[in-house]
Amino acid sequence: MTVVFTDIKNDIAVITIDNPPVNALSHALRSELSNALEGINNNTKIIAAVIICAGRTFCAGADIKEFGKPPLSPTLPDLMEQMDEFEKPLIAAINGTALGGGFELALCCHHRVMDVNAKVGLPEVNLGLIPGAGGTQRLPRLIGLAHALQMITSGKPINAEKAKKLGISEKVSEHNLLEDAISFAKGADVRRIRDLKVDGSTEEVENFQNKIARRSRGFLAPFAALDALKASMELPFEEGIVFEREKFMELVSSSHSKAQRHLFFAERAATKVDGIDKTTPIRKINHVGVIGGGIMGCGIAINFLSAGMAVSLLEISNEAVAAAGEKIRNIYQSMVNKGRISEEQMQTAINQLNLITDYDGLSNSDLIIEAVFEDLNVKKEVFRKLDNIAKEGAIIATNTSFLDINEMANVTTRKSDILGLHFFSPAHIMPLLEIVKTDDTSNEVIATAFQLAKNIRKTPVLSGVCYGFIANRMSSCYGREAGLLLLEGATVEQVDQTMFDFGMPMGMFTMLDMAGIDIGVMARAKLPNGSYDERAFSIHAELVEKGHKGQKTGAGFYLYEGKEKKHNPEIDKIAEKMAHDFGISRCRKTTKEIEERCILALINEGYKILEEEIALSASDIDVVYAFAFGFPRYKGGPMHYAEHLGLKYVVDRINEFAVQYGDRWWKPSSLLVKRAKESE
Ligand code: 3H9
Repeated sequence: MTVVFTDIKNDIAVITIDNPPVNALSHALRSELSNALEGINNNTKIIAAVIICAGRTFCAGADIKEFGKPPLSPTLPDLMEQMDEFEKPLIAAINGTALGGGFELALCCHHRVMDVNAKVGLPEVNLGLIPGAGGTQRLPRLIGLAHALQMITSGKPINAEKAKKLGISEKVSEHNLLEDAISFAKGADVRRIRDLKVDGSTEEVENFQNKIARRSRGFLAPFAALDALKASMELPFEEGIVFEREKFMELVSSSHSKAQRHLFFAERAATKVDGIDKTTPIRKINHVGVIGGGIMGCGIAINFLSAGMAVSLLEISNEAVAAAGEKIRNIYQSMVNKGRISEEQMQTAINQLNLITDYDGLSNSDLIIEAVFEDLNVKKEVFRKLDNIAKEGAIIATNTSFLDINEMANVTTRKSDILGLHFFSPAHIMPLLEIVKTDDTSNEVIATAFQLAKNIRKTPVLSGVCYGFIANRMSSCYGREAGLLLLEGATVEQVDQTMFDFGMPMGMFTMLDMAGIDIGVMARAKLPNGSYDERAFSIHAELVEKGHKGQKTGAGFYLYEGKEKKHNPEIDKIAEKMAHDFGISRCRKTTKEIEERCILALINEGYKILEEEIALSASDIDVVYAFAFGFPRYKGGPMHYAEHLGLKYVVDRINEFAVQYGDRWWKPSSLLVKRAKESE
């Protein structure tokens, strides 16, 4: 299949790249583009060339699927060199998004014309990489070090207006990109970025390193990018390119980049569900009803308001609904204060909010999500009411974190329209949306939920019904081991620090203190005896009984003075007493054991979830844990990490824990055992 086409319009060559879906720079494309450029260079009748892409976007970068395979000539750097040597003015006409190698290709052109809606960026850090086709050497030469540092380490694209301001593009096209690029080409000269000097200093790089140290903790790529940017100032262009290439090659074969690339494809694979395709009807969602004006309900409402949908938010009294309205306004105001949205955008969103106290006010909603108290009977009552008032075809969803959605659906006469939409707190920020299908949810409703997730910019993953679904079911196993470790002699600080060093955003006990220890204690109180390990959560219960519920009460697993946390000596005493009562012997715990107990518990539960077909694939589980709980992306999620450790090793360690601590929890999933055998 041909992917590069050349057309001569008077004396200008138009090279069109057509490699759907995103014009990734595959080997075929590189090779055909290289031939096309050679032909044009040799054709004396042609005075300039324009490179444009067919379809919705300019090149989205190197073909990520080719990474890890032996590079085929011409490589992207070979092609870039050829473009640099090109003797006639070369113009990139950019539509959609020019990303990574795609933007680097545009930087090898002598000039850039951008469609008014186009964006450019170097998102390689998100894949555990740095730009490897000259981006770290050309971009600082073109726009100065400070802006290049920002763009390359954040990976965030910028729009046409900003690109023009920075000097990336010379023209913004408002009407016809190709025509504008051709007319630009007629008067253009040859201007090679490699001949420019970088405006910046080594000191700037060092300062920037301190600035990103916290947010980039654990990642390799942002720091490698800094080294390459430093090289852009310290080395001649040709040597800088070699330095960049070496760093790129190191990263591409690192476990970090493999893990981050795994998550890139996993996130996209999670949206593909058997039985659902482009022909599955999707319902229109213009009006959303939200029941419950707590933190969760308000956060959920903001998602829809920000996406331009009307929201009716229901609370039980005028006071409660007014308080919810105030909460939403405050959240929007803080977004304005931080410069994330404009005053006008805030007003547009808030104008779409309707505060109500009567269920009848939800009768026009296309989707109703309840976020009331986490109690099955309370939720069933809400579902009965909704069944009476919701219009035909409305989708009714629960935001429950743990409860049985089949039971909720069973009290209605429209079981196929019911599902779980599980947001994570704070709901307007956290990226994951667990879409929970019951035994009866229709494909049409599931497809609509996936479309909805896209509209509100969430990452969706489908889950079946079980206690805690994918995310919280796994997390409770991690919580169990963390709790048991305290009884066995580890300290709160030791467990938290170990998991922080592993790469989690915070330790389990810091997280519990932030969320409120009472929430879990209340949820467990409703569980049948024996369904969880009472010992593991005994310290939690004792703390709550004393009113020490975490940060909000000034004491929990830590003591708080303002936001500063300190050791809480009370925990050591409670842990000793509980260990004695349960007959658990205490000893010093190693970092290795703490890490493995927590992580292998997650992995084993992940395999059980897969075995029970609650999750459709292992990669879905990785997406859930990375996006809901911040599992370090450079480790790819618990299931990918298990492969990295070696499945046989994982099974062996679980069996050792079974001998040491009993097999009540430490029984390896049969699927894990099977896969471990296969991997041998
Ligand atoms: C790089 O360039 C390195 C260089 O510096 C140096 C090299 C030497 N390759 O996201 P979508 C697939 S690193 C292969 O659903 P959207 C994607 O998997 C690269 N495949 O669409 C999906 O496939 P499927 C730096 C790719 O409209 C389909 O295209 N570039 C690539 O929501 C549609 O994708 C990036 O990191 C690729 N590069 O978003 C950009 N990109 O249908 C990565 C996409 O089978 N791409 N696919 O699931 C993106 O950010 C988004 O895809 C984009 C479109 C914004 C372009």
